[in-house]
Amino acid sequence: MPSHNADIAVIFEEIADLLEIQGENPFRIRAYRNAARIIGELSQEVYLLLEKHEDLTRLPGIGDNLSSKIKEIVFNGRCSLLERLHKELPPAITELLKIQGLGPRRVKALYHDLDVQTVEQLYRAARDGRIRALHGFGEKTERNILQAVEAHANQTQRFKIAVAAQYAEALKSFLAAVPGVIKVTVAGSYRRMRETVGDLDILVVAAPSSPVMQNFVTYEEAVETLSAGNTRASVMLKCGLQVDLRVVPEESYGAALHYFTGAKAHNIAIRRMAQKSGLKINEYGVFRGKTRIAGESESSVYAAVDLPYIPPELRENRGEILMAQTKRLPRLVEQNDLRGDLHSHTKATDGHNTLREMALAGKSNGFEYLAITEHSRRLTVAHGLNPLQLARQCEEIDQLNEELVGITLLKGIEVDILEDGSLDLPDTALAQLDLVLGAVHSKFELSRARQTDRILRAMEHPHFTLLAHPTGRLIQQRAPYDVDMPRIIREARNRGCFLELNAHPERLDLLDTYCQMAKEEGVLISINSDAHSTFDFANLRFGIGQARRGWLEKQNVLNTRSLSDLRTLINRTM
Ligand code: DGT
Ligand code: CA
Ligand code: CA
Repeated sequence: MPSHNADIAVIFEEIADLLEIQGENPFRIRAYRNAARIIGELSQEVYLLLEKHEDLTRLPGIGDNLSSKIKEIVFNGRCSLLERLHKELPPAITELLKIQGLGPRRVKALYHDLDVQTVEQLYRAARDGRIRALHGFGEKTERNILQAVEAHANQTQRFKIAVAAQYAEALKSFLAAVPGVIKVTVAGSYRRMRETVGDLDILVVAAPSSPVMQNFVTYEEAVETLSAGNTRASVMLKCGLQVDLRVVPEESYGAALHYFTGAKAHNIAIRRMAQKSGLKINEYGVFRGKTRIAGESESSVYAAVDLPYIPPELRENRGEILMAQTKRLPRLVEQNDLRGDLHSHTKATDGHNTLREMALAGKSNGFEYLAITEHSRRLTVAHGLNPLQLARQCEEIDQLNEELVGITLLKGIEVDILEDGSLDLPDTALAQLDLVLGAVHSKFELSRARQTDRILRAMEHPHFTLLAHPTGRLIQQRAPYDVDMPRIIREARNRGCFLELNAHPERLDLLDTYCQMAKEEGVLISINSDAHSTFDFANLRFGIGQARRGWLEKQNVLNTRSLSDLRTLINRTM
């Protein structure tokens, strides 16, 4: 069983941490951190690239050394450098890094100066007031550490959906190949396309003789069996993700799928409706007295309570049942509805592919158009463009459009919204573009009033088209900035501009509830990949999932429009 990208990223990140605790050369440390990010964000599994004999050194930041390390991890499931580092340092030291506020530098000081090697020792050192004396720590930090250790003990880990997908899909194919297995479905929050999942809930229909249970608990990635019976079992995967498996008979499949898809609040509401008409719903079926009247399909379960089928992404008990009763359920947007993508980068800034490569990949992804939207000059870490560089790219795009067939590149920019709400490029530079994405990349800590004002001012700009990743959150890494989103949505409507739903699995920003609000206000949403390479269009499926959770229909989504309709909509000369 080959390693997944997320496993490789975790290993490289841990190597970087351990090297830093050892006080290694910063360049070497950074090389591992970069590699962790590149591999972690790659939307195609590295082991598949290797199966196709692709040269990994073609990936940015991956040289011969890292490439051979990746191969070692993928093919041998281990990394000798990491094993060596583990021997050189106390085994529990990586656990310390999971404490909020403790980076490798602090862990290094705690280890070298106080011989803190475990979370337990850290707690005692903080409680006994020994940490405040360390250089660069102080009393406040000591207090924060104490709180963070307590929070750490109560915390349960969740997985980003794109990471969970790697494990879910591999396990699904494994189970589907077991003799006698008829159906395998991943239910739970994963099927509802939540942005993170707590565990995986897998449902299997199999012939009674099928060895699916034995195979499941001996799956190579399963390191611990938490429970095992004839029809249900739970295992812990090596990566820390728990998987619950249920085997059900064919005639109960729909009822079980409905039950294990949840959400719990939705299930409870449906069961209550059933009770009112004298029915009983459980994971085996729908019953009147002892007679089963439905349960082989989910539709049959809904039909038993006089409802049409409700798509999983809506099942949160947020009004979907009432809408179903009154025949007003939305017809949710689908990935096939997308005609293009309005946010992508190339080698000219921090992307990995050329204009032409991006265009061809967009075309084979079925796009009619693709907007190239590099960063602007202020974002120096991403090599943002200045007016001259932008003008040059526009020329290149014009030339390329002459020869491209079946896809049109649109000229755009992801321009920084500066602290005062002005845009990071002059009007003359913006005027030549088909569309202007505005984005906040700095000063996340402004007060709600000032942050809101800043964005509203940017949206007033005559060339402004679309607000990129509107709340700036990074899942599990950075909270959204404090902004009055309902007001921004209303003003977007008044000013005729649009909001992005950024499909990058770390962002998934706009949040689902704001998508719903934008829909109610009549503000169109653009579901964009924010692609930095030709692989990244694959991330659109997570954006679609989030959009569906936000009740969006095809007509609520800007990039479901044909190119000519799109041009009319984004032309804001007023
Ligand atoms: P997660 O794993 O935290 O991301 O969220 P879920 O929704 O996958 O929750 P999980 O794994 O605890 O349970 C899977 C599904 O099983 C859940 O969505 C609904 C169903 N379920 C679990 N416990 C109950 C329960 O007590 N009553 C009902 N009606 N359904 C339940
Ligand atoms: Ca779950
Ligand atoms: Ca579960």
